[in-house]
Parts: sequence; structure tokens; C-alpha cells
Amino acid sequence: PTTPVQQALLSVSDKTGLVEFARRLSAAGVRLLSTGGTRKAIEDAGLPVRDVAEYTGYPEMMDGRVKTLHPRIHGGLLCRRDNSGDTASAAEHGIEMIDLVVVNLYPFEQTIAAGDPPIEKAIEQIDIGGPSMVRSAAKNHAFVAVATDPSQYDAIAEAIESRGGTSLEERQKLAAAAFAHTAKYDAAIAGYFSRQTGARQTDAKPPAAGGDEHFPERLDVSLVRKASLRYGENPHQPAALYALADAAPTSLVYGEQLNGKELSYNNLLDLDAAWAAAQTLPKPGVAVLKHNNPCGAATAATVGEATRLAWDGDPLSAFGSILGYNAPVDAASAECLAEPGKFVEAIAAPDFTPEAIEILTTKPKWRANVRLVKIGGAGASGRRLMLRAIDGGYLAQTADEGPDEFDKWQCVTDAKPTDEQLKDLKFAWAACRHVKSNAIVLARGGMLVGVGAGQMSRVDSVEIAIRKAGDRVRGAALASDAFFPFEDSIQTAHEAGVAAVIQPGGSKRDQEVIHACNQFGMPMLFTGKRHFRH
Ligand code: 93A
Repeated sequence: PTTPVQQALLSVSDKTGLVEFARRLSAAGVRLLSTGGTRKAIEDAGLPVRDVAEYTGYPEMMDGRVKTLHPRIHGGLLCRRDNSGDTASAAEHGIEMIDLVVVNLYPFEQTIAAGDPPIEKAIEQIDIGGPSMVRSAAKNHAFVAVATDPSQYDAIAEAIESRGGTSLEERQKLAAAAFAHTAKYDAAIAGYFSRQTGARQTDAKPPAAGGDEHFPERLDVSLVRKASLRYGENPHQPAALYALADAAPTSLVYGEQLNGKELSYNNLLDLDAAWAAAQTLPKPGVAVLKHNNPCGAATAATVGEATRLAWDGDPLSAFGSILGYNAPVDAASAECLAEPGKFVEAIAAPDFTPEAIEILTTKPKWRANVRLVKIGGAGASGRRLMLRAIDGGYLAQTADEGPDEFDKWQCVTDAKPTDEQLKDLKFAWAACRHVKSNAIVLARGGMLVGVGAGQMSRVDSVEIAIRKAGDRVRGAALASDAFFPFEDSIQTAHEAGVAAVIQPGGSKRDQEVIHACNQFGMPMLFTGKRHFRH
């Protein structure tokens, strides 16, 4: 229902749009009430306005510290119009109803924007009366509308002109904006004080100028609990799965489980990583993961062949793995995985052929349990922001997605890669971003042959990848998720038989690294893009 607006109180520091708004209110028959500077601006425009001091019977005092803090103001804002007690009190004390409050606050944030001023100066920029009115009006939004930003004026004036007032829904939205406004204001003040006292800052500083379209000031993520999980990473950690309220039906969260035991916390983490890894591989492609790291990945002429190559990248590690596919799992793939000595924990794929399901779910014992998840679509992962908990907050970033930008790649060595090497380099680079840093991967003939993951020193990752590759290192392409700080890794790779290298570049010692490659006649590409995965 529309609540009529008969009287408005205006008290603004930022006078943008004020006169125009006041003119429209006045023309619509709204009586105006205002504080010193605001009243003067309205009066100068030739509009009728009553001074708050005249209404309250008290002058602005104490250098303006007390202007609107009066029961005749707050009574008029907080009075429940449908409560006979409230209206009786209002009548008894000569309190008039105020149906619209237009307030913006002393510019505290601007005061500290250029550096913290001394406390005596900052204190006078702390608005008390303004937020009080904003909060009173927002609390009583059932009857009172509140504007805290000039951008809201037009819609409010429009509502009053066309309907005589605002709707409850409109007032609720305004109230939400009002509370967000005062919360942000207080956070800025709290931040200032904690800096003054050397206390740890607990507020969120306003985001850097320019902002970023990815990161709203308030992150309102609507999540619904989809399932209680048996436990988290370990049995003593309770866990649950939440789905985005608007998650796509083709997302992992809404994937159709075709077989197997309930998905566990670790299954979901691994399936998500396996699915994401498969999406960056050429089709048909398969990624084999253990503990969130690829131990194998391959692309081939057929899915079945890709499955075999992916598994054979590191058969020892692949035991008990989680697989991601970017093409439907077929009978040949299923036959490969069902061979004696192999064991699969879970598979995520866009689809499974009926024969594949039959093979994967009937014969040996593990098959009754193998978790098969059909995700439906392939490609778009539907990821929003990536959030990770830290003590006292969450870190947010966008996902490391998006295609490789081959046009930005650069061959920095005298030797150029052959076509065959270039294919291997591309494949190695596509897989590398899915491996924990420091990440080194070796690829040859469309398959991963060695992975060094999660080491604290890059050269250790190089050594592990080489050891994993065994004889297959000869002629392989090596990808590194970040630049080589020294040429020692190149030396090690060359001695093992690595044929070509791909890495972002950008080290202080790039020249030394390039020089080493040139000495060995080893082609090296710079991608200009790093793929850390911490
Ligand atoms: O010093 S205050 O905290 N005490 C008050 O009672 C009070 N009432 C309104 N500041 C107060 N205001 C603020 O004055 C408003 O929030 C607004 O920012 C400003 C408008 O003053 P003027 O109309 O004199 O320009």
C-alpha cells in the first residue's frame, strides 16, 4: 500500500540534486523541514521551508553538534501510525509525523581519504544526528521513507508525483540501503580509531578507487544446504555441501549420480578439480586426479585411447583416482578402467554410454561403489568468485579460467619448437595450471608423463617430474607454472633429455635461463601468464 508523504525532513551535507528534489516535493504538496545549511539552500531557491530549530523550539547549539536530536524529530520518525499509544503520545507532545527523511552524512570518508587527520579534527566530522535520523526512519520503514543518496531522489519524487507516496517494497529497499550506508560510515570511523590507537584494524577499508566489477562491497551469496556430508577432509570435521541458489542444472553440484556410494567431501573436491582439468584439455580428453592434483591427463583420437594414456601417465598413483572427462565415457574407456589391478574412486563426465555404465558397475567389487556423476553440459563451469577462509575473513578471487592466448606466446630461444614439440608444449601448458605450485609437468605424444606437484622448491618439482617420467622424459615438453628463478632447472631438465620448455617468463634472470636453453639448443616459449595454484 502507498503511504502518503505529507512532510519531509531534509538535512544533507552533499547538496547535489537537493534543490531540484525539494522543488518537486514542494510542488507535490509536501511540507519541508530542514537544518541550517540545507534550509538556506532551499530557501535561496525560493521554496517554502521551515527550520528544524523553529519546530523543536531549540536552536542549533554546540557548533551544530545538537541540531536534530530532539523528541519532536525522532518521535515523528519512529511513531507507528497504526499504534494508538504512539499516536496518542505524538498528539500529547505536539509531535508531527515526518514521512520522508533525506539525509546524507558529514563526509567522514573524504576527511580521511588523503591520510588520517589529528583526532580533534576527525571527531568533528563524525555525524551523530544524521545517522540517528537515518536509522530511526529505516527502522520505521513501514511508514517512513529514507533517502541517503542523491541517486534515489528521482524515483522517490516520481512515486510521490504519480502515486502520492511510496510502496512498502520501495521503503524496504531504501531502508536496506540506509543501514548499509550507516554501517559503511561507522566502519570507516572504526578503522580511523583503530589506526590512531595502534589497534588492529577490523573494518573493511573502502575499496580502492575505481573498484572492480568482480567484487561488490558486500558479498551477498545466496546458498542453500544441499546435503550434510558424512565428514570433511577428516572424520573429525563435520561438513556440508551448499549449492548456489541459482546454480546451473549442469553444474557438478546438481550432477546426476548414476552409481556408487554417497559423494564425500574429498570426492566433491577432487571431482570438481578433475572436471575443471578435463575442460581445458583438447577433446576427447581425460584427467586423472589424486588428492586434487593431476597424475595423468591425455588426449587422443578416441576417448578409450585417451583413457589408457591418461591412466598410463602414472599407473601407480592412478590407483584409487578420480577422473574427469570432457567427452562421454564409452565402452572402450570403461573396459580400460575395469582391467585387473585398476581401481577408480569416482568419475565426472558430460555423459556415460549405457555400455560404459554396465561395464563400470557390474564386475569386480569396487564397481558397485564407483561414483559416476553425469554433469550434463560441458565447458562452462558456472564458477563465481573463488572464496577461501582465512582467520577473520575470506579471500576472494576470480577463477583461473579462460583459454590460452597463443597469440601472446613468444619463442625466446634461437631454436624453434617443431610442430610435434609445439603440440606437446600446448598440452603440457594446459595441464600445468591444474597442478599445485610449484608445478612442473612433462608431456609427450598427447599425454602427461611426469608431474612434480606442490613442492616448495621448483627444482624439486623438476626432479620429481623427471623421476616419474622415467624413460619417457626423452624428447618430452616441460611446462612450469611460474618462471624459473635460476637456470639450474633447465640444466637438470636438459641432462634428463627434456626437449622443449614452456613457462611464463618474467624473472630477473630470464636472460640466464634463455642463455642456458640456447647453449643446449632447447626451444623455450614464454606465455606471459602465470598459473600459480597455492
Ligand atoms: O552534529 S550532528 O551530528 N548533530 C545533529 O543533531 C545533526 N542533525 C543533522 N549533525 C547533524 N546533522 C547533519 O548535518 C546531517 O547528517 C547532514 O550531514 C548535516 C546537514 O547540515 P546543514 O543542513 O546545516 O548543512
